[in-house]
Amino acid sequence: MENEYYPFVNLPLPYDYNEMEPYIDAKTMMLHHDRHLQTYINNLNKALETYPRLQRLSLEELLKYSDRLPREIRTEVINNAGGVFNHRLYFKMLKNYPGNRPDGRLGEEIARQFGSMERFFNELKKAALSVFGSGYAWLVSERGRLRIMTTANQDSPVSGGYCPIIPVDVWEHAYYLKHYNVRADYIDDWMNVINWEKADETYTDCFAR
Ligand code: MN3
Repeated sequence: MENEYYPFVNLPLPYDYNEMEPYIDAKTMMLHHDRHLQTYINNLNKALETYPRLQRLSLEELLKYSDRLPREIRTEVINNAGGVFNHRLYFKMLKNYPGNRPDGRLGEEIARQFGSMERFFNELKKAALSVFGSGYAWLVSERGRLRIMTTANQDSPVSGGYCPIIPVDVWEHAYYLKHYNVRADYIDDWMNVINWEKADETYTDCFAR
């Protein structure tokens, strides 16, 4: 896959910064992608600079086998490879379009496994609100079974063997300019800009791994 190996580059967003308005403001999108994600990319490249053996591992492999990384750079790689992977997925899973609702196989599975879309949203929101400090709530697949989980800091479900589908970034940098300290309002807004088509594709890909 493109850009999955060292040296990592920050590809431009596939949409305009203002595309998620009024749910996520343009300035937040710009700073989040161009500054925050860029910093994780720079730091990951720097951490791997003198480790040619690790440069041959993909972003996902770095996370998946993080327990085998050299001790002296393990934390640095977990934080920054996680920061790159989690943010790429976060931005990929955003889309502003009318009638935003899941369909396809993933939509069916959500309805089946959570009871209804509303119950799914409530559970995801509850999880996102339960993250103390910085982190994420996730919809992941565990061998086809859907699960909602949370991670702290930039830890990624990939490291635990899960297949991540949708992340909600609840670091304050994801919402502070517009929603201030009110994480719940940000989550409600974010739920209007989930890219369900990409989520469905990602869920399908989870079965091939
Ligand atoms: Mn973030």
